[in-house]
Amino acid sequence: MAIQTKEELRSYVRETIRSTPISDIHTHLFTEDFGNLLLWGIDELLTYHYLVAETMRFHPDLPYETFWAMSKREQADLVWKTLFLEHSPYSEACRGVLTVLSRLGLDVGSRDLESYRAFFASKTTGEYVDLVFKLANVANVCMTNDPFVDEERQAWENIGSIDPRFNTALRIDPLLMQWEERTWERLKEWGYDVEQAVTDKTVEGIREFLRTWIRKMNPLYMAVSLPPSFRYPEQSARGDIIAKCILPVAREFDIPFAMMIGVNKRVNPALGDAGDSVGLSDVRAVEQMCSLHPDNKFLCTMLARENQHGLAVAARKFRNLHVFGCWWFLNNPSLIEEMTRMRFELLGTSVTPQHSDCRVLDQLLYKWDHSRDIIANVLYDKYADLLDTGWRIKKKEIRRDVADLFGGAFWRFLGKPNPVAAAD
Ligand code: RAT
Ligand code: ZN
Repeated sequence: MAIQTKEELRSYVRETIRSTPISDIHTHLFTEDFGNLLLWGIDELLTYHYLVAETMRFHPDLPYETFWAMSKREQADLVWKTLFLEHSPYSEACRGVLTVLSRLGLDVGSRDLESYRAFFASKTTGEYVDLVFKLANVANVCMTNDPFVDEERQAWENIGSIDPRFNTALRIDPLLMQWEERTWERLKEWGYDVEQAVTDKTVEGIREFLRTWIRKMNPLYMAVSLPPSFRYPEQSARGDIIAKCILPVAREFDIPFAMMIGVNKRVNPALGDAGDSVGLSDVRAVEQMCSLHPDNKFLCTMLARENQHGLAVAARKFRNLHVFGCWWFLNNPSLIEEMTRMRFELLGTSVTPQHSDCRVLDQLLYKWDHSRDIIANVLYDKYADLLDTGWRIKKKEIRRDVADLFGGAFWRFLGKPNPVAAAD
Protein backbone atom coordinates (compact mmCIF):
# COMPACT_ATOMS: atom_id res chain seq x y z
CA MET A 1 0.00 0.00 0.00
CA ALA A 2 1.31 3.42 -0.91
CA ILE A 3 1.64 6.23 1.61
CA GLN A 4 -0.86 9.04 0.94
CA THR A 5 0.16 11.96 3.14
CA LYS A 6 3.15 13.31 5.00
CA GLU A 7 1.41 12.76 8.35
CA GLU A 8 0.92 9.11 7.45
CA LEU A 9 4.53 8.97 6.27
CA ARG A 10 5.86 10.39 9.54
CA SER A 11 3.97 7.98 11.72
CA TYR A 12 4.69 4.95 9.51
CA VAL A 13 8.42 5.66 9.41
CA ARG A 14 8.52 6.14 13.17
CA GLU A 15 6.53 2.98 13.80
CA THR A 16 8.67 0.93 11.40
CA ILE A 17 11.89 2.19 12.95
CA ARG A 18 10.60 1.25 16.42
CA SER A 19 9.35 -2.18 15.44
CA THR A 20 12.26 -3.35 13.27
CA PRO A 21 14.68 -5.57 15.20
CA ILE A 22 18.30 -4.49 15.04
CA SER A 23 21.57 -6.27 14.37
CA ASP A 24 24.00 -4.24 16.45
CA ILE A 25 27.28 -4.73 14.61
CA HIS A 26 29.78 -3.46 17.19
CA THR A 27 29.50 -3.68 20.96
CA HIS A 28 31.66 -4.67 23.90
CA LEU A 29 28.99 -6.91 25.39
CA PHE A 30 29.44 -10.57 26.29
CA THR A 31 27.30 -13.61 26.88
CA GLU A 32 26.81 -14.94 30.40
CA ASP A 33 29.48 -17.58 29.70
CA PHE A 34 32.13 -14.87 29.92
CA GLY A 35 31.32 -14.29 33.61
CA ASN A 36 32.45 -10.91 34.90
CA LEU A 37 33.10 -9.60 31.41
CA LEU A 38 29.35 -9.14 30.97
CA LEU A 39 28.57 -5.82 32.66
CA TRP A 40 25.07 -4.74 33.68
CA GLY A 41 23.26 -2.76 36.37
CA ILE A 42 23.23 0.77 37.72
CA ASP A 43 26.74 0.84 39.17
CA GLU A 44 28.22 -0.31 35.86
CA LEU A 45 26.09 2.24 34.01
CA LEU A 46 27.32 5.04 36.24
CA THR A 47 30.98 4.07 35.99
CA TYR A 48 30.95 3.88 32.17
CA HIS A 49 34.18 5.51 31.08
CA TYR A 50 32.34 8.28 29.25
CA LEU A 51 30.89 9.34 32.63
CA VAL A 52 34.15 8.95 34.51
CA ALA A 53 35.74 11.50 32.15
CA GLU A 54 32.85 13.91 32.76
CA THR A 55 32.98 13.45 36.54
CA MET A 56 36.69 14.13 36.84
CA ARG A 57 36.21 17.53 35.19
CA PHE A 58 34.37 18.65 38.33
CA HIS A 59 37.04 17.39 40.74
CA PRO A 60 40.33 19.00 39.82
CA ASP A 61 41.76 18.16 43.24
CA LEU A 62 40.83 14.49 43.32
CA PRO A 63 43.89 12.39 42.44
CA TYR A 64 43.09 9.85 39.71
CA GLU A 65 44.58 7.06 41.84
CA THR A 66 42.18 7.91 44.66
CA PHE A 67 39.23 7.54 42.29
CA TRP A 68 40.48 4.23 40.90
CA ALA A 69 41.14 2.90 44.41
CA MET A 70 37.47 3.37 45.36
CA SER A 71 35.07 0.44 45.12
CA LYS A 72 32.77 0.38 42.10
CA ARG A 73 29.88 1.40 44.33
CA GLU A 74 31.79 4.36 45.73
CA GLN A 75 32.78 5.45 42.24
CA ALA A 76 29.15 5.21 41.16
CA ASP A 77 28.08 7.26 44.19
CA LEU A 78 30.52 9.99 43.25
CA VAL A 79 29.41 10.03 39.60
CA TRP A 80 25.75 10.18 40.64
CA LYS A 81 26.33 12.99 43.13
CA THR A 82 28.55 14.99 40.78
CA LEU A 83 26.82 14.63 37.43
CA PHE A 84 23.21 14.04 38.41
CA LEU A 85 22.61 15.84 41.72
CA GLU A 86 25.05 18.74 41.67
CA HIS A 87 24.64 19.53 37.97
CA SER A 88 21.98 18.82 35.37
CA PRO A 89 22.56 15.52 33.57
CA TYR A 90 21.94 16.57 29.98
CA SER A 91 25.21 15.36 28.47
CA GLU A 92 24.43 12.44 26.15
CA ALA A 93 26.07 9.87 28.42
CA CYS A 94 24.18 11.14 31.49
CA ARG A 95 20.88 11.39 29.66
CA GLY A 96 21.45 7.81 28.59
CA VAL A 97 21.38 6.57 32.19
CA LEU A 98 18.04 8.28 32.73
CA THR A 99 16.61 6.83 29.52
CA VAL A 100 17.61 3.37 30.74
CA LEU A 101 15.94 3.86 34.12
CA SER A 102 12.83 5.19 32.49
CA ARG A 103 12.64 2.32 29.98
CA LEU A 104 12.89 -0.10 32.88
CA GLY A 105 9.86 1.56 34.46
CA LEU A 106 11.80 3.08 37.36
CA ASP A 107 10.87 6.43 38.85
CA VAL A 108 13.47 8.77 37.37
CA GLY A 109 11.97 11.75 39.21
CA SER A 110 12.69 10.19 42.60
CA ARG A 111 16.48 10.45 42.11
CA ASP A 112 16.66 7.54 44.52
CA LEU A 113 19.82 5.65 43.65
CA GLU A 114 19.24 3.02 46.34
CA SER A 115 15.86 2.07 44.89
CA TYR A 116 17.48 1.64 41.48
CA ARG A 117 20.11 -0.58 43.05
CA ALA A 118 17.40 -2.66 44.67
CA PHE A 119 15.69 -3.16 41.29
CA PHE A 120 18.85 -4.55 39.69
CA ALA A 121 19.66 -6.69 42.74
CA SER A 122 16.32 -8.43 42.25
CA LYS A 123 17.23 -9.70 38.75
CA THR A 124 19.26 -12.68 37.65
CA THR A 125 21.69 -12.16 34.81
CA GLY A 126 19.79 -14.47 32.47
CA GLU A 127 16.42 -12.82 33.00
CA TYR A 128 17.94 -9.37 32.70
CA VAL A 129 19.62 -10.21 29.38
CA ASP A 130 16.24 -11.40 28.05
CA LEU A 131 14.49 -8.29 29.33
CA VAL A 132 16.97 -5.86 27.78
CA PHE A 133 17.01 -7.56 24.36
CA LYS A 134 13.22 -7.53 24.36
CA LEU A 135 12.79 -3.93 25.50
CA ALA A 136 15.50 -2.65 23.16
CA ASN A 137 14.10 -4.68 20.26
CA VAL A 138 17.62 -5.75 19.39
CA ALA A 139 17.83 -9.12 17.65
CA ASN A 140 21.55 -9.70 17.98
CA VAL A 141 24.73 -7.91 18.96
CA CYS A 142 28.30 -8.42 17.86
CA MET A 143 30.81 -8.79 20.68
CA THR A 144 34.42 -7.60 20.57
CA ASN A 145 36.49 -10.71 21.23
CA ASP A 146 40.09 -10.05 22.05
CA PRO A 147 42.36 -13.08 22.51
CA PHE A 148 45.02 -10.78 23.97
CA VAL A 149 42.88 -10.13 27.06
CA ASP A 150 43.81 -12.86 29.55
CA GLU A 151 40.38 -13.17 31.15
CA GLU A 152 38.74 -13.52 27.78
CA ARG A 153 41.31 -15.95 26.38
CA GLN A 154 40.77 -18.17 29.40
CA ALA A 155 37.00 -17.97 29.08
CA TRP A 156 37.22 -19.28 25.52
CA GLU A 157 38.76 -22.52 26.80
CA ASN A 158 35.44 -23.55 28.34
CA ILE A 159 33.02 -22.07 25.88
CA GLY A 160 30.85 -24.42 23.89
CA SER A 161 27.93 -23.09 21.93
CA ILE A 162 27.26 -19.37 22.13
CA ASP A 163 23.92 -17.70 22.81
CA PRO A 164 22.77 -17.01 19.21
CA ARG A 165 21.89 -13.42 20.10
CA PHE A 166 25.63 -12.77 20.37
CA ASN A 167 27.92 -12.82 17.33
CA THR A 168 31.68 -12.69 17.57
CA ALA A 169 34.35 -10.40 16.12
CA LEU A 170 38.06 -11.14 16.36
CA ARG A 171 39.79 -8.03 17.70
CA ILE A 172 43.50 -7.83 17.04
CA ASP A 173 44.85 -4.41 18.09
CA PRO A 174 48.04 -5.71 19.79
CA LEU A 175 48.97 -7.66 16.67
CA LEU A 176 49.11 -4.48 14.63
CA MET A 177 49.95 -1.82 17.19
CA GLN A 178 52.57 -3.53 19.40
CA TRP A 179 54.07 -6.32 17.33
CA GLU A 180 57.72 -5.38 17.79
CA GLU A 181 57.32 -4.17 21.39
CA ARG A 182 55.76 -7.27 22.85
CA THR A 183 53.13 -9.09 20.85
CA TRP A 184 55.63 -11.29 18.99
CA GLU A 185 56.85 -12.61 22.34
CA ARG A 186 53.33 -13.42 23.44
CA LEU A 187 52.64 -15.40 20.27
CA LYS A 188 55.92 -17.20 20.76
CA GLU A 189 54.94 -18.06 24.35
CA TRP A 190 51.67 -19.46 23.02
CA GLY A 191 53.60 -21.80 20.73
CA TYR A 192 53.62 -19.98 17.39
CA ASP A 193 56.92 -20.06 15.55
CA VAL A 194 57.44 -16.30 15.12
CA GLU A 195 60.24 -13.78 15.55
CA GLN A 196 60.31 -10.02 15.97
CA ALA A 197 61.03 -9.32 12.30
CA VAL A 198 58.15 -9.97 9.94
CA THR A 199 59.93 -12.74 8.06
CA ASP A 200 58.30 -15.57 6.07
CA LYS A 201 58.36 -17.69 9.22
CA THR A 202 56.65 -14.94 11.24
CA VAL A 203 54.03 -14.46 8.53
CA GLU A 204 53.16 -18.15 8.66
CA GLY A 205 53.05 -18.09 12.48
CA ILE A 206 50.71 -15.08 12.58
CA ARG A 207 48.47 -16.64 9.92
CA GLU A 208 48.24 -19.78 12.04
CA PHE A 209 47.36 -17.71 15.10
CA LEU A 210 44.57 -15.99 13.17
CA ARG A 211 43.25 -19.26 11.73
CA THR A 212 43.17 -20.86 15.17
CA TRP A 213 41.10 -18.04 16.63
CA ILE A 214 38.84 -17.78 13.61
CA ARG A 215 38.08 -21.48 13.86
CA LYS A 216 37.41 -21.14 17.59
CA MET A 217 35.29 -17.98 17.45
CA ASN A 218 33.71 -18.08 14.00
CA PRO A 219 33.83 -14.26 13.85
CA LEU A 220 31.80 -12.07 11.52
CA TYR A 221 34.88 -9.94 10.92
CA MET A 222 38.40 -9.15 12.15
CA ALA A 223 38.73 -5.70 13.70
CA VAL A 224 41.29 -3.17 14.80
CA SER A 225 41.27 0.39 16.05
CA LEU A 226 43.93 2.52 14.43
CA PRO A 227 45.50 5.92 15.16
CA PRO A 228 45.09 9.04 12.99
CA SER A 229 48.66 8.48 11.73
CA PHE A 230 47.61 5.23 10.03
CA ARG A 231 48.66 5.09 6.39
CA TYR A 232 48.44 2.30 3.83
CA PRO A 233 50.48 0.87 2.24
CA GLU A 234 53.10 1.39 4.90
CA GLN A 235 56.73 0.25 5.36
CA SER A 236 56.31 -1.10 8.85
CA ALA A 237 55.59 -4.26 10.77
CA ARG A 238 51.94 -3.14 10.86
CA GLY A 239 51.78 -2.62 7.11
CA ASP A 240 53.41 -5.99 6.47
CA ILE A 241 51.17 -7.84 8.90
CA ILE A 242 48.07 -6.35 7.30
CA ALA A 243 49.18 -7.14 3.76
CA LYS A 244 50.71 -10.56 4.39
CA CYS A 245 48.67 -11.98 7.25
CA ILE A 246 45.37 -10.25 7.95
CA LEU A 247 44.15 -9.78 4.40
CA PRO A 248 45.08 -13.23 3.04
CA VAL A 249 43.48 -14.94 6.04
CA ALA A 250 40.41 -12.69 5.78
CA ARG A 251 40.09 -13.82 2.15
CA GLU A 252 40.57 -17.45 3.10
CA PHE A 253 37.62 -17.27 5.51
CA ASP A 254 35.68 -14.71 3.48
CA ILE A 255 35.33 -12.24 6.33
CA PRO A 256 35.85 -8.45 6.24
CA PHE A 257 38.61 -6.52 7.92
CA ALA A 258 37.04 -3.79 10.06
CA MET A 259 39.08 -0.63 10.48
CA MET A 260 38.11 1.82 13.20
CA ILE A 261 40.36 4.77 12.53
CA GLY A 262 41.13 7.95 14.42
CA VAL A 263 41.96 7.14 18.04
CA ASN A 264 44.84 8.78 19.84
CA LYS A 265 45.22 6.25 22.63
CA ARG A 266 45.89 7.34 26.19
CA VAL A 267 46.44 11.07 25.72
CA ASN A 268 45.71 11.06 29.45
CA PRO A 269 46.72 7.60 30.66
CA ALA A 270 45.58 8.31 34.23
CA LEU A 271 41.98 8.22 32.99
CA GLY A 272 42.27 4.63 31.74
CA ASP A 273 39.70 3.84 29.03
CA ALA A 274 38.42 7.41 29.38
CA GLY A 275 41.85 8.78 28.43
CA ASP A 276 41.71 8.19 24.66
CA SER A 277 41.19 11.05 22.23
CA VAL A 278 40.49 11.77 18.58
CA GLY A 279 42.54 13.04 15.65
CA LEU A 280 42.09 13.70 11.97
CA SER A 281 42.91 10.64 9.85
CA ASP A 282 43.66 10.01 6.20
CA VAL A 283 40.77 8.62 4.14
CA ARG A 284 43.30 7.98 1.39
CA ALA A 285 44.59 5.03 3.46
CA VAL A 286 41.13 3.47 3.29
CA GLU A 287 40.87 4.08 -0.45
CA GLN A 288 44.29 2.54 -1.02
CA MET A 289 43.36 -0.47 1.05
CA CYS A 290 40.19 -1.02 -0.97
CA SER A 291 41.89 -0.40 -4.28
CA LEU A 292 44.96 -2.58 -3.66
CA HIS A 293 42.88 -5.45 -2.30
CA PRO A 294 39.73 -5.65 -4.40
CA ASP A 295 39.13 -9.24 -3.29
CA ASN A 296 38.93 -8.26 0.36
CA LYS A 297 35.96 -6.70 2.10
CA PHE A 298 36.40 -3.76 4.45
CA LEU A 299 34.19 -2.33 7.14
CA CYS A 300 35.13 1.14 8.26
CA THR A 301 34.16 3.77 10.78
CA MET A 302 36.18 6.87 11.55
CA LEU A 303 36.29 8.90 14.73
CA ALA A 304 36.84 12.44 13.50
CA ARG A 305 33.82 14.40 12.38
CA GLU A 306 36.00 15.94 9.65
CA ASN A 307 36.64 12.51 8.12
CA GLN A 308 33.00 11.58 7.63
CA HIS A 309 32.41 13.19 4.28
CA GLY A 310 35.58 11.75 2.74
CA LEU A 311 34.75 8.31 4.08
CA ALA A 312 31.24 8.37 2.59
CA VAL A 313 32.70 9.45 -0.75
CA ALA A 314 35.24 6.61 -0.55
CA ALA A 315 32.36 4.17 -0.13
CA ARG A 316 30.87 5.46 -3.39
CA LYS A 317 34.12 4.51 -5.14
CA PHE A 318 34.68 1.10 -3.61
CA ARG A 319 31.93 -1.48 -3.32
CA ASN A 320 34.21 -3.59 -1.13
CA LEU A 321 33.86 -0.90 1.54
CA HIS A 322 30.94 -0.74 3.98
CA VAL A 323 30.70 2.29 6.25
CA PHE A 324 29.15 1.92 9.69
CA GLY A 325 28.24 3.69 12.89
CA CYS A 326 28.69 7.01 14.63
CA TRP A 327 31.57 6.01 16.80
CA TRP A 328 32.27 7.04 20.41
CA PHE A 329 32.63 10.86 20.51
CA LEU A 330 30.37 11.04 17.45
CA ASN A 331 27.59 9.19 19.22
CA ASN A 332 25.82 12.43 20.16
CA PRO A 333 22.47 13.52 18.74
CA SER A 334 23.76 16.56 16.83
CA LEU A 335 26.51 14.57 15.13
CA ILE A 336 24.43 11.45 14.50
CA GLU A 337 21.88 13.61 12.76
CA GLU A 338 24.43 15.37 10.60
CA MET A 339 26.29 12.19 9.67
CA THR A 340 23.16 10.17 8.98
CA ARG A 341 21.74 12.86 6.73
CA MET A 342 24.96 13.12 4.77
CA ARG A 343 25.37 9.35 4.46
CA PHE A 344 21.79 8.84 3.29
CA GLU A 345 22.32 11.55 0.68
CA LEU A 346 25.55 9.98 -0.60
CA LEU A 347 24.94 6.28 -0.05
CA GLY A 348 21.19 5.73 0.08
CA THR A 349 20.46 2.57 2.03
CA SER A 350 23.86 0.92 1.42
CA VAL A 351 25.24 1.91 4.81
CA THR A 352 24.84 0.83 8.44
CA PRO A 353 24.10 4.15 10.08
CA GLN A 354 24.66 3.10 13.65
CA HIS A 355 26.16 0.61 16.06
CA SER A 356 25.85 0.98 19.82
CA ASP A 357 29.37 0.35 21.17
CA CYS A 358 27.66 -0.66 24.42
CA ARG A 359 29.94 -1.77 27.20
CA VAL A 360 27.10 -2.24 29.66
CA LEU A 361 24.15 -4.36 28.58
CA ASP A 362 21.55 -1.85 29.79
CA GLN A 363 22.96 0.77 27.41
CA LEU A 364 21.25 -1.04 24.54
CA LEU A 365 18.11 0.64 25.83
CA TYR A 366 19.32 4.19 25.51
CA LYS A 367 21.77 4.07 22.65
CA TRP A 368 19.22 2.54 20.33
CA ASP A 369 16.27 4.59 21.58
CA HIS A 370 18.17 7.80 20.98
CA SER A 371 19.52 6.76 17.58
CA ARG A 372 16.20 5.35 16.41
CA ASP A 373 14.52 8.74 16.92
CA ILE A 374 17.18 10.56 14.94
CA ILE A 375 17.27 8.04 12.10
CA ALA A 376 13.47 8.18 11.88
CA ASN A 377 13.51 11.97 11.52
CA VAL A 378 16.16 11.93 8.83
CA LEU A 379 14.51 9.11 6.94
CA TYR A 380 11.17 10.89 7.07
CA ASP A 381 12.75 14.00 5.51
CA LYS A 382 14.29 11.94 2.73
CA TYR A 383 11.02 10.18 1.88
CA ALA A 384 9.13 13.49 2.14
CA ASP A 385 11.44 14.93 -0.53
CA LEU A 386 10.50 11.96 -2.74
CA LEU A 387 6.78 12.49 -2.12
CA ASP A 388 7.20 16.09 -3.26
CA THR A 389 8.35 14.86 -6.68
CA GLY A 390 5.24 12.73 -7.10
CA TRP A 391 7.03 9.45 -6.29
CA ARG A 392 4.79 7.03 -4.43
CA ILE A 393 6.28 5.13 -1.54
CA LYS A 394 4.91 1.77 -0.55
CA LYS A 395 4.80 0.71 3.09
CA LYS A 396 6.62 -2.50 2.33
CA GLU A 397 9.42 -0.46 0.75
CA ILE A 398 9.80 1.49 3.96
CA ARG A 399 9.98 -1.79 5.89
CA ARG A 400 12.58 -3.09 3.42
CA ASP A 401 14.74 0.03 3.72
CA VAL A 402 14.65 0.13 7.51
CA ALA A 403 15.53 -3.56 7.70
CA ASP A 404 18.53 -2.80 5.49
CA LEU A 405 19.66 0.09 7.66
CA PHE A 406 19.32 -1.95 10.85
CA GLY A 407 21.42 -4.89 9.71
CA GLY A 408 20.24 -6.09 6.31
CA ALA A 409 22.83 -4.12 4.35
CA PHE A 410 25.54 -5.38 6.69
CA TRP A 411 24.57 -9.04 6.38
CA ARG A 412 24.33 -8.73 2.61
CA PHE A 413 27.80 -7.20 2.55
CA LEU A 414 29.09 -10.14 4.57
CA GLY A 415 27.37 -12.53 2.17
CA LYS A 416 25.61 -14.22 5.07
CA PRO A 417 21.90 -14.68 5.73
CA ASN A 418 20.37 -12.07 7.99
CA PRO A 419 19.20 -13.99 11.06
CA VAL A 420 16.42 -11.46 11.58
CA ALA A 421 14.92 -12.11 8.16
CA ALA A 422 15.34 -15.85 8.68
CA ALA A 423 13.39 -15.65 11.94
CA ASP A 424 10.44 -13.85 10.26
O1 RAT B 1 33.57 3.61 22.70
C1 RAT B 1 34.27 3.01 23.49
O2 RAT B 1 33.81 2.44 24.47
C2 RAT B 1 35.75 3.01 23.29
O3 RAT B 1 36.37 2.86 24.50
C3 RAT B 1 36.34 1.92 22.46
O4 RAT B 1 36.05 0.68 23.00
C4 RAT B 1 36.05 1.79 21.05
O5 RAT B 1 34.71 1.72 20.78
C5 RAT B 1 36.76 0.60 20.46
O6 RAT B 1 36.11 -0.38 20.09
O7 RAT B 1 37.99 0.66 20.41
ZN1 ZN C 1 34.08 -0.14 20.54
